[in-house]
Amino acid sequence: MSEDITSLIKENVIQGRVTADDEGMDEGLVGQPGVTELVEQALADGVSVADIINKGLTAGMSVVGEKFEAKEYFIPDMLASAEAVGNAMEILEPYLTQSGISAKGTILVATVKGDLHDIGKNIVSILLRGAGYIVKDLGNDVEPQAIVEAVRAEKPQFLGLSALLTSTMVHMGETIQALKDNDLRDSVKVVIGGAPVSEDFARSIGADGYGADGFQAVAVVESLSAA
Ligand code: B12
Repeated sequence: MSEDITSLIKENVIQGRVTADDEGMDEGLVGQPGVTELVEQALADGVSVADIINKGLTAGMSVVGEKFEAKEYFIPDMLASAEAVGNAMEILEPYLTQSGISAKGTILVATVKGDLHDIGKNIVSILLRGAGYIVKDLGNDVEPQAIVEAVRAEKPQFLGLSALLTSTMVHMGETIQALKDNDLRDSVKVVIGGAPVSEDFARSIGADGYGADGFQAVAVVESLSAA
């Protein structure tokens, strides 16, 4: 029974269906419960939060990631699935502390100064939340000094920086320098991403890691956690 509902959640994440009103990738699904209704149902049935996340949401997003890499799914498809997972995580958040799943760590995320692109950062945040991290989102167009103050106040294990413009990626290096100037660089692992940046660029500014997409973002944070 629990297997059935978690499989349904997985299937509906793949379909990108937040609620029963959503069409999804295939036709004829309107009216059938979407991810949020299924998650509510699973909780009412006593399915564990860990099973809902691992066998439903995360398993569904893994398939979405494979389909995205195979060019079978495109960005709007990935966004629909990410939105479904994000909505589900909002429902589950209050249960996470009660269920014995302790958060793996805290991550601050921000799109750097001068840059308003936040879709990629938001996807990364949702996937990191789905993987069990507490994500605090500082928003977009965030000054290096504001990031420094947030790191000082929140004491996160990780800082994720996003930039989509060649003119703003320079502020990633400035942010790392500002952390050094404030004696905070060693307190936090810095991971960067965004279309114009690369592994080489990450190395050149002294970041700890780089992720090309949301799934790599999770993988790099996991690998730095284990290091
Ligand atoms: C949507 C969009 C906008 C929207 C942004 C809306 C929003 N809320 O984000 C709006 C309309 C506001 C916009 C404005 C501008 N844009 Co624009 N925009 C885009 C567009 C079409 C899509 C970007 C996007 O969302 N991609 C989808 C997401 C999912 O991908 P992503 O951001 O790369 O994120 C993934 C990875 O990079 C990675 N990732 C991202 N962040 C992080 C962080 C970490 C820590 C990790 C590990 C990984 C990671 O994981 C994400 C998920 O897989 C791109 C073109 C393109 N095809 O990329 C242009 C683009 C980025 N924009 C561009 C430009 C020039 C502008 C403007 C200057 C236009 C103008 N003249 O006004 C302004 C700048 C505004 C500003 N100050 O920021 C250029 C940039 C060129 C350059 N090399 O600098 C692009 C490339 C278009 C082009 N070909 O010219 N834009």
